[in-house]
Amino acid sequence: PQLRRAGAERAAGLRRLAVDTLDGNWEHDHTVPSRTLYPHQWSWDSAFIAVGLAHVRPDRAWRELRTLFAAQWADGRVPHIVFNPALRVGSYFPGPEFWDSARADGAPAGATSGIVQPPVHAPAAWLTHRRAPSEASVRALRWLYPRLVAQQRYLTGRRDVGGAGLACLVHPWESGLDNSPAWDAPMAAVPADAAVMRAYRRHDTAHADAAHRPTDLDYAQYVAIVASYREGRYGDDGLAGRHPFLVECPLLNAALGVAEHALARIAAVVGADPGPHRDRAARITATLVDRLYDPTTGTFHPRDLRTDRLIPARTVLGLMPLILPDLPARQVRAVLTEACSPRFGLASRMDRPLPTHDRTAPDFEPLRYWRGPSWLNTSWLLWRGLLAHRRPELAAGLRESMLGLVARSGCHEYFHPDTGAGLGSPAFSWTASLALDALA
Ligand code: 2M8
Repeated sequence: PQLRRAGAERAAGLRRLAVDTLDGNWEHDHTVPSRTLYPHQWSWDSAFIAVGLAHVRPDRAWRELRTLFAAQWADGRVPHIVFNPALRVGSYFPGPEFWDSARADGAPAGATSGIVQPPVHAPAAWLTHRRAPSEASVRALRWLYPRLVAQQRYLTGRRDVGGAGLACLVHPWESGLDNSPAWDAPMAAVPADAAVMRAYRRHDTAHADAAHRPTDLDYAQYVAIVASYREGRYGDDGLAGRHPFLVECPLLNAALGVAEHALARIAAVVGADPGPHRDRAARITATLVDRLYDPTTGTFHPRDLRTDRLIPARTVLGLMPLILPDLPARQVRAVLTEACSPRFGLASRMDRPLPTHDRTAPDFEPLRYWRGPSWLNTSWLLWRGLLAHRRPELAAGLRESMLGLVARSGCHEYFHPDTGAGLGSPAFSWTASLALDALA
């Protein structure tokens, strides 16, 4: 009983901390990922945030998603940043003046970026509805459904640069794992002139340790890739021949498949036909296995479309297809083997948190952003995948490790993969939100 009481107390404390963090980051009609580092609205953050808000403030969860989709472009793309016009110039780099979305066809009236992030919104909307079904949630699903469908259409249509039925990233920022070692090989081909950055001032390194962030060279390349896309007014025609970064990512495409599964369920609620969603889901899973699974390494890898080769780095991205409920048994076994290997250390009792990169790789960096540290969203996605594939012991081990991080260090943006010490922003929304979901 004493242990149980201690457990209940820890859960209550965690819940309070998480709710306070989300309340503190609420901004009229959306949640900022962090007040200091990311003061606008981010696309996939909002989806993760809705999942947690559903447990405590469902009205805000729907508001969050509605605000994001109100900024959807005419072609269906959901921008990765929706800028808050009330903020002063210079509160984030690159800001609205840099993206200059007003010059692009079909951009909304308010300023946004021109690129996307993984489409985790349909599953987030489904989880939000399932958590607190009501007339309001059905109304919200009805409003969102055609917009979620348009988002999928954009990604599998204009963004199918490889022509096989998968969506491709045109910028590492689109992956959400900005400086993952997965992007080192394709980035090596991106022209970078460090001098470019002299014209700008980075804002992130004023709030976070520069050694824990992407490098200046990374930023010079990020800026160069945006400049190239912006020059074509964010049009997707002919990208294959002119764009410097084109990669099919296992996470983005697994999210695309999961979204079709979620849309099939949403369709049934709003009176649409689930059939086409199920067909598309099956096609995406089959194509993902065909194009991104490597039987010799036993894991998934991104495909660089400029070389048509799989990228050899073994990052946490390789584990993400486990979120697909229809992933074939062979790939499920392979991903679990990879996850439970010393590279990632998944176990029913974990001695260290799940890293974002292979711990045994020479370029593993325990402090630098997506090159090693533990993040709650990738852990949460894997946790959901383990539940979907009925691996309760491993799921329990991962959940305990995630909650342990937040209990010990707070709602940090990311965590040291050995010590669990908090890194990056100290009051980060998706950490709070996904901890709430894991607690429930
Ligand atoms: C990080 O990315 C932004 C650029 O989009 C940045 O570094 O300024 C990433 O962690 C990304 O996944 C996340 O959505 C964003 C806001 O939390 O921050």
